Amino acid sequence: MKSRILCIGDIHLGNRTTRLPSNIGEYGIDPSELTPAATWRAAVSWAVAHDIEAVLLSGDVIENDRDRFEAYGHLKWGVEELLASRIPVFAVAGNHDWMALPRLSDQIPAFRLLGRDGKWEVVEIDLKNGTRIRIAGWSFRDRYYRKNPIRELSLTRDSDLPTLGLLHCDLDASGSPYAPVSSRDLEEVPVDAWFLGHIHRPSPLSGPRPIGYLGSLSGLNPGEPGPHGAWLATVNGPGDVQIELLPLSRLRWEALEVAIDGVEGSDPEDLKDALFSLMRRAIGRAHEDVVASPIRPRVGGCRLRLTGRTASHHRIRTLARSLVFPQETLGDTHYFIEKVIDEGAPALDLAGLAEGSDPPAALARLLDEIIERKGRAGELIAAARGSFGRTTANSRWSRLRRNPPATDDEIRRILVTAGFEALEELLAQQGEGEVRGRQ
Ligand SMILES: [Mn+2]
Repeated sequence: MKSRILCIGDIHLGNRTTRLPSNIGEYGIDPSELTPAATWRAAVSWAVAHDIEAVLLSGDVIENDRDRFEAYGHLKWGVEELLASRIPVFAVAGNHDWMALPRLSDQIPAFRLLGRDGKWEVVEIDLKNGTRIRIAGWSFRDRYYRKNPIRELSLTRDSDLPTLGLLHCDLDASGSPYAPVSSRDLEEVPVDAWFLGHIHRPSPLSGPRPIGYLGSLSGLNPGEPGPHGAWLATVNGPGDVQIELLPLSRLRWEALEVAIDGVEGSDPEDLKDALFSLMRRAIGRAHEDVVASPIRPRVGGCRLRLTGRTASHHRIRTLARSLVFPQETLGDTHYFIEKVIDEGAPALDLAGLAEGSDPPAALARLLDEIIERKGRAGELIAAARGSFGRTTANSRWSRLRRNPPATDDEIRRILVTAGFEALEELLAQQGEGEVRGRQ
């Protein structure tokens, strides 16, 4: 007989996004509907409504030690709701809640923590549908664990019992302080599925032997775009586990690209309207994706990236900073624009500008070399890479120290954007920016 198990990744109870527009309440949205706690409650209600057999949590259930007292009420409510429908809850602790989760499970006895103190635990449980499954779990016992926990697991194959593995770990990241494990290690263990926590981007999990990250239950910030939620695993028997994502997250982030090629003009109000309608069109595209989903978010937060080239780029960049971003409710989902990142470029004749001998010409030559990957391009990228660590906390580049770009292409993009911005400023100071540069 098949069993349906709801698998939930990093919830981070206590985490709250700071990225909502301050006036979102005017559209009937209550920010407390959008928290990880709200999505956890939605997942519990879904589990009860669909009368499933068990719930598994793969760690980082709680944001940090301080949040455990706030998390207590939500966890206790969920565990009791589930228990009333004879749905048991099993969890492992992650690096965020290595301290909080064991302490909370002491306060909520029905909340079963597996693998306490970093010791593997393998339990066999009878589900209410009369089937029996095995669950193997391991919990963090400290903020860091630099060894590979799979080395300490000894599990014999059981041809009758389906076995599910629950682990918070860093997959294929050797040297990581967060329980580094390789895919191969996991494949070699006789389990029918590995449900992992830690990385917030959900893996493209699929049957019949899914191994990977469940992802964060709800997108915690704009850097976690796309559908997030719980996974429904249907265990048909040993060697046959089917899994599907239920996008239960109440808040969904979207990363959208907006092409500004050809948006030109000298009337700032016309430009504003053009920009506004491009933003609204981007919201419409986000909604198309949401409509295709079986479960829709309450709120969609869009981060827009402007791309392309236009002669009015300098004006558009200034306007994009000052414009009140549109908010709009489509169907049951309310959309807002969290931020507009300008990666557009002016429609400048770089080669023509580069022929001069003034500062804009020197800059145009550098930009041309970076874009065409010639001349000093490699040298400049290396120099930029070495400078991220020296940015000061209140500089606009400080984020580069915290999250340095990994690839040459990312650095190239940053240099090109910054270079065009500086070039536009130089040309604007000369009072002929959009005239001289027009192609
Ligand atoms: Mn983690």
